[in-house]
Amino acid sequence: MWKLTESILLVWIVFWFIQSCTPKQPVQVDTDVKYTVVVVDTTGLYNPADSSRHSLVAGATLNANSTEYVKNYTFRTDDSGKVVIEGVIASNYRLDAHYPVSRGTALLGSRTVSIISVTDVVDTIYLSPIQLAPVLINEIYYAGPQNNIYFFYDQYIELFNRADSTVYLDGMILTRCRTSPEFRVLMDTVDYVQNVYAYQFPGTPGGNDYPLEPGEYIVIATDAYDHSQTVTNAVDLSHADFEFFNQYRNDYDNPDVPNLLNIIPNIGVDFYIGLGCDAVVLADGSSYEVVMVSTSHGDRLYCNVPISTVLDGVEYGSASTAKGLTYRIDTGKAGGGLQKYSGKTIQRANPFQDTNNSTNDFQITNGPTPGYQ
Ligand SMILES: [Ca+2]
Ligand SMILES: [Ca+2]
Ligand SMILES: [Ca+2]
Repeated sequence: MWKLTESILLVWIVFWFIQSCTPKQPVQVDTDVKYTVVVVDTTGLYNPADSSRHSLVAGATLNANSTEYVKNYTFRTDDSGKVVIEGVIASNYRLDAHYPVSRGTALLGSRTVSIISVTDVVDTIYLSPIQLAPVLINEIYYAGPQNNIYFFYDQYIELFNRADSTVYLDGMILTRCRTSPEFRVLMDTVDYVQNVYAYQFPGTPGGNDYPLEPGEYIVIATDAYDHSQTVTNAVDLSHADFEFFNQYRNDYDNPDVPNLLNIIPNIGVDFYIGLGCDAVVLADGSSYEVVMVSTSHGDRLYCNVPISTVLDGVEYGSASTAKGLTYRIDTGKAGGGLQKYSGKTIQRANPFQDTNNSTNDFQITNGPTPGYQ
């Protein structure tokens, strides 16, 4: 008898415990509540052209999750960055605002608010950037080795998978950005990066033939050749993982190293980047457009890559000169003070760290480190 009473008590305690811990189903909608949320970006990543640095974010997603009931709502901010929450269950809510800047960067903001017996309350959520890209540009070796014959042909780019799952490089694009003054005036107002060169990994975007394993580094050489045969201090890139191969010119082709191909027809140059300053972008390759642009040097073909598809981008050069890559991809610049033909390189101080600011994220390293940190 005693045992039975004890069991019933235990069952009742468990039932009570489950009841008190499980969110309840909502009872009814409270028609009186009205709560307005304004979503604001102060980082400049939503609209770099807005010098006020207080941009109302249109098109942000706002999720409202009740902290007491099994109930959530999804809203979208209007053109004035506003969401009016009404006709919802009176409750406390966690509000999460989200705006994607690119594949690699998003703006997020959240707060917990009480939407109970409120009318005409206006609240603000401020957004902060977070970095999402699993694969990063980890090193750019651009300055050339120590030499006095203007040799710089051993350039390479290194990528790193900082995630805990495999990334597939199939169809991804690496570009050299257009950083000229003519484009600088536009770069923060358009939704694409304009590129002088764009080369594409083999495979199709979304495919899984070219894996990059967690913690793995890969090297993409301008030419996968042992350059130390030409200049003693130059890098042996004969074992690079990939090479840039321009099918529109008589480019060097190491048959053992798979090629990234040029996607801008008639651009007859190999993937050489500036020895002092430049910008490089990695995009997922899902979308791009080759366009003819009238410039002060005549009509030229460029490749426009939507910022929404960009995984990472790095600008390098003197910090005192104007930015050439939009703030949305890189708010800083790596490699300040690095001299041409110094044999030095720029590499992430921490291969897992990307704050969207290459001034902070990168450091100058004395010698190239192709395929390792
Ligand atoms: Ca090449
Ligand atoms: Ca090859
Ligand atoms: Ca390295």
